[in-house]
Amino acid sequence: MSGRANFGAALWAAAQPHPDRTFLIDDQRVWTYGEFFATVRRFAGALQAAGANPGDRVTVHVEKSPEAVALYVACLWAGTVHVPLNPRFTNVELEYYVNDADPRVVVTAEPTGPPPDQTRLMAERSRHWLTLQADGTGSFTELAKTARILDAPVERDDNDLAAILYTSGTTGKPKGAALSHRSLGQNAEALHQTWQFDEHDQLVHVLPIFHVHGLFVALHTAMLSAIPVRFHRSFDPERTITDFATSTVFMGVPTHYKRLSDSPALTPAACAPMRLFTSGSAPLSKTEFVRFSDRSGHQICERYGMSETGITLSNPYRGDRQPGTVGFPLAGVEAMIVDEAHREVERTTVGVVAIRSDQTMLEYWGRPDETAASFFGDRWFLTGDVGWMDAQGRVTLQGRASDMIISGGENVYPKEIEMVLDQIEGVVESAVIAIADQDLGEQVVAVLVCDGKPLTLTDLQPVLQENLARFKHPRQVFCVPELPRNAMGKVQKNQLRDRYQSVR
Ligand code: MLC
Repeated sequence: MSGRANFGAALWAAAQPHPDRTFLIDDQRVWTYGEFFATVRRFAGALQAAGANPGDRVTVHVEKSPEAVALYVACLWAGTVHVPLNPRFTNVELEYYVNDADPRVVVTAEPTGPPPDQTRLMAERSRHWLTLQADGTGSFTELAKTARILDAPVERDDNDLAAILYTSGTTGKPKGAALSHRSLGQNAEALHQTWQFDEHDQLVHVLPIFHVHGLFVALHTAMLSAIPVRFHRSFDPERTITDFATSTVFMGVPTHYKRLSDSPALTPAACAPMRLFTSGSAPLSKTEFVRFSDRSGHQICERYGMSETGITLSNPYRGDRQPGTVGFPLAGVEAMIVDEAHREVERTTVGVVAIRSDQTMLEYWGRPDETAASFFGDRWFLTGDVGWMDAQGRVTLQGRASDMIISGGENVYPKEIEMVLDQIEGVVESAVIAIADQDLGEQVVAVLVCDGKPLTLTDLQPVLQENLARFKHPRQVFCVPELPRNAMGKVQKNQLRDRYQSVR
């Protein structure tokens, strides 16, 4: 264990020799690595001035911007724990996360909706509530102008926390995957090496920066080679394809690839300098793999990961990329397929994917029971994803042990939505399921039992809007006299999925 294990120091070590090299190319301005790290030092000083000590959580609920990236690296630098949240979360959701992570500092955009009970949330714990707008202004940036600059990264140990990324679960209550500096560093190095990044690369970045994918996978691999990043605040297929003409790497979720393939602008010529397209966060269908390959001349490299483990498996950089498979374990990762008793199964037998690696989270934040239930043996982590491994060790996924929905690369947990639907007057009970969706992969659908007249999506809107980010809202609602149940009383979601799959 080293006291110098701050991952921010590793990012700085890669950038330090190249202060004039371009880093973020945004609509509004271009940042060099030197300018970026000068901002990181100022922002780290502002975190300290706001009372955030090493180990304190900093909850960040802001739009994608270069300043938000600098705030993330500043959290590493100051030794604080970065807790990024989807800016689309409602105030009700934000309040839950603030209570759970118990941060010292909360950085939000200027509230637009009804304010959360900030006074109570802040007074309880003498928290600092600061703002950072999409244009980089706000009380956080103002504080950074006067705060003492933090010149060097705070010393951290391998197992000190760097970030907490929230994911949800079967209980419907989101839980935080607590990731150490070593988790982040090891995964970044493994991907950098597997995908053969070097200083000639240029990345097109369209992903949100509150998930493992956009924040860690994309930005860390780029920063370790100090390469330019074409930084898109939202996803526009045409603009993305235009940037392919001067770039080499793109990372996306299957919905991105579907929309890129839909564009007539996607041609092999438009992608001439590109060397790598990776996909993850949701299953990439063989159809989309083939369609993108036909349109662009490139085979997508599908890889597999989750917030708890980082990216653990990848199709090979050189060699056969098989559609429908997620490839082989990365350096430093062991994978096996296990049965219900956690015993390794024979090759080609289907079971649950288990992972062992120093990349894996330390724990679910503040949830010892759920942490214990996720690990077995000597630090093997149960992913909950179901699949099989071939004789060469290549993994193919088949489904999920839970009824989690993946819509456009965002995980949606039926229980969380059912808990909100069940509060609505007139709803006796609800079952939330996924049906196939051409664009999003899966679409959220609610099946309700109502005690009066059947409710429509419009009737549900006010409660949904107050409680849940828009991407979690059901796109369709069906009312039924009763939910199908088995002899044990468990709702038979398979039957519902079969019934509504073809109804549009
Ligand atoms: C947006 N909308 C969605 C949605 N995203 N609805 C369902 N599912 C989604 N994922 C809705 C908005 O609420 C809005 O609704 C409308 O679509 C248009 O909004 P938008 O902001 O313009 O959306 P768009 O740009 O089209 O976004 C689609 C998307 C985005 C696919 C680009 O969802 C996205 O960036 N997904 C990536 C998520 C991601 O990074 N996942 C990584 C998880 S990490 P309305 O009705 O108001 O118009 C992980 C580990 C790993 O899983 O291995 O990577």
